[in-house]
Amino acid sequence: MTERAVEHAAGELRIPEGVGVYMGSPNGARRSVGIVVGRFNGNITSRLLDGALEALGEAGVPRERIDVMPVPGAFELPLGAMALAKTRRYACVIALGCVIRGDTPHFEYVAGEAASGLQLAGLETGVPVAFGLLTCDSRRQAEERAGGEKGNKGAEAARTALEMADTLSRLRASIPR
Ligand code: INI
Repeated sequence: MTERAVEHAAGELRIPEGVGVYMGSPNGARRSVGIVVGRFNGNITSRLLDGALEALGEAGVPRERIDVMPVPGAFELPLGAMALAKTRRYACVIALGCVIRGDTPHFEYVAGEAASGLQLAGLETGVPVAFGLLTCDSRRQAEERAGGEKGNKGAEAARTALEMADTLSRLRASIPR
């Protein structure tokens, strides 16, 4: 059985009439959210966390339904995200961190392993894991994306996580028991 979406996708995507659509929205009512956040580059990751918490509040997630797990750095984000997801307490998990190319000769390893590990955490558990990890060439680029002129990637990750949680719950609700 296929559920019909209330509204079609926004933005550039056009979906022709007549098909079933599973389209979630960043609705936080009755959802619990886990956040794993790196302490490395903490002046940037604190701003990502502020952005994520603000977006969750706007989406209706009460503060008491949000848990935050700080970890040393981006490399530890996947393990933290996987552990949060495996508790089955959270509708979604948000991973926040910041890797700056100039700061480390092993940028590619830290950023690459964090990205693939976070993807794995979502795929293995079925719990949406949003990628709120900045991978930047410079501190200035990071600042622009942590509440500066390019927005706040923590807030974007929060909305994405909630949207995916809603999309998957619509799909589950459409499956006859
Ligand atoms: N961790 C980050 O989150 N950002 C960085 O830019 C960074 N640099 O530059 O090295 C970084 N390194 C630490 C890494 O994530 C691990 O915590 C560490 O290697 C221990 O496992």
